[in-house]
Amino acid sequence: MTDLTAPKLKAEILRHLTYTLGKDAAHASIYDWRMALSYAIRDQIMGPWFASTRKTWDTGHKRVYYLSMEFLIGRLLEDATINLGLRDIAEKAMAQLGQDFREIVEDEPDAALGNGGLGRLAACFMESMATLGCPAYGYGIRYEHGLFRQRFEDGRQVETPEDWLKERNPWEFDRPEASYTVAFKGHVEHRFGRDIWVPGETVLAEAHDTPVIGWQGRWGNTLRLWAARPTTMFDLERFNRGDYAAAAEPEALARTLSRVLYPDDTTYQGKELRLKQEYFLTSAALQDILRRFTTGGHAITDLPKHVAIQMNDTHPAIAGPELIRLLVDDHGLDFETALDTARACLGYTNHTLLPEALERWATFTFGNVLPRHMQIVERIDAWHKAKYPTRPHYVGIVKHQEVRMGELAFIMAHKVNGVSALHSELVKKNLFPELNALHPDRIVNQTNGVTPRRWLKMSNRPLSALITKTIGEGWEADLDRLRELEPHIKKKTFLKAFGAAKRENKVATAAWIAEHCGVTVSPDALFDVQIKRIHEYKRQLLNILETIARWHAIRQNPDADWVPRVKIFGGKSAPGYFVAKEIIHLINDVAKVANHDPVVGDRLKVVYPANYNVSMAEHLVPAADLSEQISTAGKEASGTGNMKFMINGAPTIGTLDGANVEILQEVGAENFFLFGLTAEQVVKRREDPEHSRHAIEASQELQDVLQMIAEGLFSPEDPGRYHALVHRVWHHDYFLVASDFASYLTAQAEVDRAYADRNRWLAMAAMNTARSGFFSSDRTIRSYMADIWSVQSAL
Ligand code: 26Y
Repeated sequence: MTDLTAPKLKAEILRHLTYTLGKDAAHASIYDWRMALSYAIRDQIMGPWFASTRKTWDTGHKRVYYLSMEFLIGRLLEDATINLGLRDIAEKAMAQLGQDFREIVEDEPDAALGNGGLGRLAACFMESMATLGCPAYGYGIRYEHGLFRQRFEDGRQVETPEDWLKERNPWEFDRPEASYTVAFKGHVEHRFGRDIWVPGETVLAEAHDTPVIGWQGRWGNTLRLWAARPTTMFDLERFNRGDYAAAAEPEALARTLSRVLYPDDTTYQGKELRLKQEYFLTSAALQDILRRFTTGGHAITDLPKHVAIQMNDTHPAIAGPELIRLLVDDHGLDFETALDTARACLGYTNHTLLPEALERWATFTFGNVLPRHMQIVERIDAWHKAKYPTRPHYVGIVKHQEVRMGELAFIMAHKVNGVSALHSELVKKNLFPELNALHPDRIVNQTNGVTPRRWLKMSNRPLSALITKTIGEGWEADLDRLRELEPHIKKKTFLKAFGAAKRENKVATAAWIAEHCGVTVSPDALFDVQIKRIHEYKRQLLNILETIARWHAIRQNPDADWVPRVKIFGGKSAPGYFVAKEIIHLINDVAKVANHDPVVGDRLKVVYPANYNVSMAEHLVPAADLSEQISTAGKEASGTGNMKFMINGAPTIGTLDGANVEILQEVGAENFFLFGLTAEQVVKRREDPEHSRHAIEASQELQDVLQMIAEGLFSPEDPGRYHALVHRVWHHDYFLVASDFASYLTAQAEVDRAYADRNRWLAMAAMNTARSGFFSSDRTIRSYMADIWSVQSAL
């Protein structure tokens, strides 16, 4: 760690303000101060970053390469100060310069290069790999536009483009010297007994490196993002003819490859540009990996001793055929040796069972964009069929004129993993049963985790301070130590302090809500939070139906002893996901009615701040009392928000789905509000074609709620607005909202009872924090290192 003091840092900030920004302090804006501080902090990263890279080279240490189409990073400034131990020093230095550290930190735009869980997991993994001294590179795409910004217009979601690079990005280093040609299309010629790919198009992939510094600055890795550049700037023939605008076309075309993140994480569409993006990332990464490896002077068949490549879902699954292509076409290996070598390097993580999110490419598109890879894929498939003759006829990579990326990734990986215990079992049983039977040791489980540096130390300072005061330092890198809090939970003084920390966060969030939503909420109300992408399987609809039932019940009996609640929603819908957008609209309509109801008053408020992102989660998670994890069992692969809430002392109301199962196991049934059908019961329940009608007829509350919506009580200006949505619950309720409604209501009533007993609640909340150690991504990464990557810490 550095020995930087506040006065020294202050001098460094002023130096950067003058010499890097070219600004006089008297005229500096928040932006200028943020840049100056960022550069001063970045300087502190260089030492450990270089030392780590050098050490990896000198010792010939094995490296991990994490290939992901998404890295949902959020902001970096405060995170860097936390890991360097400079957070308070930076605050002091800025104060001495007359600047407010918080205001400066919040000026940074989120790097939103991801949709949701999968992208955020990649960011947590990068931080944990750096913390553990696991030599690693993350490879991704430097999207010019990350996930769209969300606004509400009359309660409807409206998307606008995101523009994080319009300001300078102080964290990245351009590496024009590290660039590779990526080819597409064309045809394959067979000459001299070899297959030679003659491409039809090429682009350049140019590296931009962001250092990722671990806890206490002991190790630094690199996140390398590729930007697409044209191989030729101008069409010279047109340029010389004087047709300047047309001459610049190739440039514009090449750049579209890294222009924008696909904003859908649910319904897969076989778009050619998406396939090109996936190949662009993968090919550039693999060329870079092989360049680094051959510089080391090893035999090419030793690749697996030095290189582990992890595919974050199937999005980079073209890595299998691409690595074979490079090994055969460029390094002269025979096909089978190349296949074995590639497989020994590759691992595949599955993040979803939803059939509509599984990637499949029409062989026509695939063969057109990647003709050589189409040949290789067919050869892999034939090789696998020949080697495993008992493979059923309906199993394979190429079927019904489609390339199935899941099967390709499975066959080309030495290990395949799910992301929670339940999910990994379902991957075996439902997704790849036949391949699992042929390769019984290949599928393993790696339950997700989150980094406690960002998600506790940085974002929840009151609780972090209490933890350090109670059990001492060091828990940040050894989260199991939170168990030492347990004996203190019996003490009134500790519980009081725990409650005070939570209340401090809630007061801040209440002010934030007033500012962002124009709604006044009491910090003593129960903050009930559901923040995640909007999807039918995540069942925000179930939550808003319960909200309506609660509103109705309060109106029926306003003098009863209600526990005041604030229902907080956050999340974006894929732009083309019609039903999800209707659910958003309904939540906003209900908020409008409930928040202005004088009979209800403070007993119920509904807020839905727009544009949920990583930074918003950092505000909301520490202030939450209750964590909503209510997906239809069997659908949520893991969830990682659920873990963030647990660490921050918010008990879960949830189904037996994803990592909820393991949260329940760790914290015990008495500290978890369980409800709903199990994954097995869900499958059974659907066998009754009238399951939803039966459930509705059995619940007077649900009948009333659906009736009120259908009558237009929440959309008086457009009474028919939700007819289709209500019809869906009655007749096409695939996600079993109706069937789980009664059980959810019961669990919510139990939440009210528990919250009313202040000490019971605080003990539950504290128990959640104390038992959350398992959900550190350090545990997850240690497990990948041992079970999949065979790599040791270089520290
Ligand atoms: C191909 C395209 C349609 C697509 C793009 C993004 C498909 C899926 C995705 C992203 C999926 C995702 O974020 N999955 C989530 O991964 C988390 C980390 O493992 C899990 O916690 C979460 O349950 C899962 O939904």
